[in-house]
Amino acid sequence: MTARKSSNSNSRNNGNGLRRRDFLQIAGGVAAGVVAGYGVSKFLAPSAPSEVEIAPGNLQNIIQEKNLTPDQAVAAVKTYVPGGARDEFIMFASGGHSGQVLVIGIPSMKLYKVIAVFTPEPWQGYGVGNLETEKILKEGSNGIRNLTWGDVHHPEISRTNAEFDGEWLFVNDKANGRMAVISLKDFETKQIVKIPNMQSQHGGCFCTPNTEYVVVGSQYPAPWDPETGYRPGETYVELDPQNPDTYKNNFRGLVAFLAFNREVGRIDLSKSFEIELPPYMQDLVAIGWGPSDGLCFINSFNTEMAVGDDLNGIPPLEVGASERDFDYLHVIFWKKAEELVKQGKYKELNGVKVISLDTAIKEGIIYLIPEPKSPHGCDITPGGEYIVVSGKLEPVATVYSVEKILTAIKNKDFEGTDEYGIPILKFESTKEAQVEVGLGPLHTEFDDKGYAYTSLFIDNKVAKWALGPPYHTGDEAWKVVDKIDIHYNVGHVAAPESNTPKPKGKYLVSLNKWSIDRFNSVGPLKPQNLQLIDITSSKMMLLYDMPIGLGEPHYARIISADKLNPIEVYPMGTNPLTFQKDPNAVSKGEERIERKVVNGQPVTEIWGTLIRSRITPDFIRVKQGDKVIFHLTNIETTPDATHGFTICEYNINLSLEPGEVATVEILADKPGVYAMYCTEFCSPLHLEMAGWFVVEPQ
Ligand code: CUK
Ligand code: CUA
Repeated sequence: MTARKSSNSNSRNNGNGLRRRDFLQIAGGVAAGVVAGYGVSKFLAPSAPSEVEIAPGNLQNIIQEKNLTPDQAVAAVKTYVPGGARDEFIMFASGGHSGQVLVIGIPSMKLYKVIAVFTPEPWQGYGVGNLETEKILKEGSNGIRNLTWGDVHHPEISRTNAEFDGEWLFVNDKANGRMAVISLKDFETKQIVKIPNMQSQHGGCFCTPNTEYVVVGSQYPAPWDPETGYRPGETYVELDPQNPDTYKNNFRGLVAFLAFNREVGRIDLSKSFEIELPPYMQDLVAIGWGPSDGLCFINSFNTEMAVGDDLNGIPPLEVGASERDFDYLHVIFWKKAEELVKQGKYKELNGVKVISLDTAIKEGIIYLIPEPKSPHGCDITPGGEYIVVSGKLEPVATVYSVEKILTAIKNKDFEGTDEYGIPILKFESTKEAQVEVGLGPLHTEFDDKGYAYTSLFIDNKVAKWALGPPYHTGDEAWKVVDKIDIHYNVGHVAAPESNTPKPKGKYLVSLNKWSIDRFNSVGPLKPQNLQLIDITSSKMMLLYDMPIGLGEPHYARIISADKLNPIEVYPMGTNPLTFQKDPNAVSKGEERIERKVVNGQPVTEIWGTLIRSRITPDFIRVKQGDKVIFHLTNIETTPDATHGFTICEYNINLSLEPGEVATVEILADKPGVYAMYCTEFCSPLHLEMAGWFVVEPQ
């Protein structure tokens, strides 16, 4: 697919087409309407748009010199958030295959943080020496390899009554079938879970209305042994492209309901359950509320169950997977599934309770609905009454009514079953509307005024359309009302608190995969482009382009900033993993070095402190072959007084926030004298915040 340039007047210079009088009007308008409160107006001649001399630094001059269109000048002011002021919304954007999560302010589009999740990140002291964070990465690996990256697609915020509550963030790793838990108290990763019986995973994550479960569906089906499920590095099944039954019989999709224990902030696999699905490629998962409470929706592609093998005369997977006109939206009654688990109607596979596909069908908790081919998005309207699905290869957004779905199930209004015996509801009896949105529709978000916004991958546009009753009625319902060009190859769009009962409107972010021609060139690997769009008036307006020099931004969740309340300073001696007092915390005067032998291994253990501008102890002598354990407490109480800690050539870096305790273990394997120092420029004597680590030869 090729990115196409489009002529967007919002984003292009009008060259020299503007006359001086226009600039004065724009500047005057901007000053009066938007920036007067910031004191810029005093630089403007209030009511005299004359041709007299204008002082340097004057707004009109700047607009003129930069050759800005009126829209561009307004956009610049709309996104400006001065230092000291706060953004209205915070966006958690996927860092794609960087394995991290970006924290971005809206409307400023300032990047506040890159939260380390699946990939080691030294600034945060994540996975490069800090024992606790290395443990998170290790325990979150798959048992066969130490995984040091992830493919993050979908962030999700914990919910109360289906609304974002700002306490926890979850992100998935598509490549390795994992889920991560991040605390929004300190914006740090606390847990990574390898999801049993899943190889790759994509749909979700999506919390149930009160975050009882974090739900995620598989993407590429896993090889599956009916007795033992899927075990990484062990499960081997026959896959013969010439014999499609090998795929149909030996592979399975899955949806996982990962129980979240809010008290301790961890996923608890012992209370989680999974449901076996056919080996279609399941895609996005959405969990309902209100009229759709208790329902889980999952779309899918490759219901053809194509395998590929293009070198041997089988159509390529891409072709085989796009043959039929319809794929299937899965409808799953998750609360009923929870009941089945309570009744013992599951079998335990790899430490988690799994409801078999047969049981799910027999107990009436799973149904399919035809959906236009190769669907991608699966989104729930604010009232919980409709599901919007878009087929990438059909120019429409298809809207299903929850009420109609429930009625059709009650009346057994089926057109048959799939190959596995799952009842298929009739498309016509569940469909509410189809809206012609444009080419390559992917994902849909919602505002607070009954409008939907669908990304159009092929058109390079976003379409705004009116929802039907109760949002809009009569002629106004289900109608496209506006389109805006984006640059280029949009995936998801994201709007504040969309996919909850109370979207906030105002802004839309288009998460674009291409940025060709938009920025200074940085070589062949281009940044991704997040584009901020104003949706407050009837015409969408492009406000800002934000290059992201990091993995692909798939999706983002945006929350009102006032719902977040992170701590500024850890209570003295905190272990951030548990938020408890660390038993190895020490205060000033308690620093010490102890040497002992544990199971024949000599161990030197150090309890130290950091405070501007001193590491205590600053001279440590050990013997070659010693295991050396540092427990370091940052005894600062001032916000932002972070210290780092490294020992040269040891491949470690700690980040110790005020009050934090961190532990690092190294083996003093080579003799030498190594400098150790603080890696954060913390004080006038930061360079002196150093010491020596001496390893005596044996
Ligand atoms: S996905 Cu990448 S554009 Cu993983 Cu939600 Cu659609
Ligand atoms: Cu502490 Cu630099």
